[in-house]
Amino acid sequence: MRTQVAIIGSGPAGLLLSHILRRNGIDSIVLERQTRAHVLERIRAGLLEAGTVALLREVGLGARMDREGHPHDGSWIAWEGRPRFLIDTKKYTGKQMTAYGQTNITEDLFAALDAAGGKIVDEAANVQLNDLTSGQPYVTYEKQGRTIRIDCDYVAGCDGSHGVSRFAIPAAMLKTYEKSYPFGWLGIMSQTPPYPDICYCYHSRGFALASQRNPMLSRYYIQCDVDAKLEDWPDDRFWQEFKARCPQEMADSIVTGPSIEKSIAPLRSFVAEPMRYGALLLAGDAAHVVPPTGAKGLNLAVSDVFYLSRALIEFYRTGNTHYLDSYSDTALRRVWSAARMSWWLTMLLHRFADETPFEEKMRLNQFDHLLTSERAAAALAEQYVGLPY
Ligand code: FAS
Ligand code: PHB
Repeated sequence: MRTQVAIIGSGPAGLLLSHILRRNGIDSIVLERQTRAHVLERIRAGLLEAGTVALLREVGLGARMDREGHPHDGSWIAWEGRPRFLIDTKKYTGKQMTAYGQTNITEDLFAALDAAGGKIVDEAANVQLNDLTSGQPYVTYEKQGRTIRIDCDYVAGCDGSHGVSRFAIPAAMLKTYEKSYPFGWLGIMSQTPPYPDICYCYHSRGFALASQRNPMLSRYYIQCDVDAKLEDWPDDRFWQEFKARCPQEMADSIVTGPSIEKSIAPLRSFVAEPMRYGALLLAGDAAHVVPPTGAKGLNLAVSDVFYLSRALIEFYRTGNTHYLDSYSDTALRRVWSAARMSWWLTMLLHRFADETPFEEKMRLNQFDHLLTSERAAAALAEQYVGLPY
């Protein structure tokens, strides 16, 4: 088989790249090791930056998002013993964040690719990347006992944080940066009317977050021990702990109900450089992972795909490789900004067991500065809504 771009992974990065390339007459094949059902069962991100919303609309994926998505003028921070603070993206940037689940985006992408005859191979096992610097790269995969080879011009590594693409870059050329946090997020989904705002809560008992998917689907998180077990968190205990971590008037308005999904996600920061090696270009979690505190993970995957699709379109239209040659540096500039923002919000809003009284005072003063300085509030808002591409 032959294609112009072999794409590894059918998460948001891989599917969006295939969709945009197809709209520009560029052929691709998506190789996914899981079933489509498995991909769609994963509950992930929920908040879209303004740039993500604009790009999805631009490539014909705005209809359902505009119908079902819920725009917000910003997200709130409720701090124990302090007035609520709004990360007011509308006031300081004129832009909004939109609550629209990653699952919906993945569904919309699958539907668009299916309708356009997109090529997605599910259950593609043992994907291997070959001859990436030879000028004749190819990938192989196994399915139903056969090994299939796909010759291509480029390989897009969109296989997430546990994928294989990144490891096709020689160790001597790959530089990685990593920080693990001493806690995770216990998240639940419930078919209940959500709290009206997106609200992060800082509390001496730990972090909590109220988010949403639609008028009858709520998403809540609490900070938990890194080795917490789901079986130790029956719904009642979750709701009691969540309410204990938010202001009383917020706790009184939370509509509880049985969880339809419950999961624990570890928090870590990870960046791999470079995001290109020969014919291989990395995009999304394959190259970087951020703690979800800044709602950046999915949005970074989208901005990588903006830069990568622009580069491939330019190459196939004009033969010019300017954007391909600058892809890694361009994408990484935005990745590091989002990584720093996500790290900073994670350090600000979570409880650290070994924190000294001095460090606690520094954290409190950081928040008080946000409450009293328009410039500090504006700087946070412009980064939270997403820096321009
Ligand atoms: P993905 O991981 O979504 O997709 C990669 C795809 O590649 C997967 O379908 C995988 O099956 C496939 N794959 C992997 N290895 C392969 C191989 N060898 N061969 C073929 N296919 C392979 N972000 C937020 O903004 N907010 C959140 O609340 C949030 N919660 C998260 C919770 C969890 C548990 C995780 C893991 C991530 C979360 N994220 C969140 C981040 C998440 O949304 C990612 O940023 C987003 O999924 C990135 O999309 P992709 O880069 O496409 O990677
Ligand atoms: C979500 O709705 O899942 C969500 C919202 C904001 C975040 C992280 C996750 O920062």
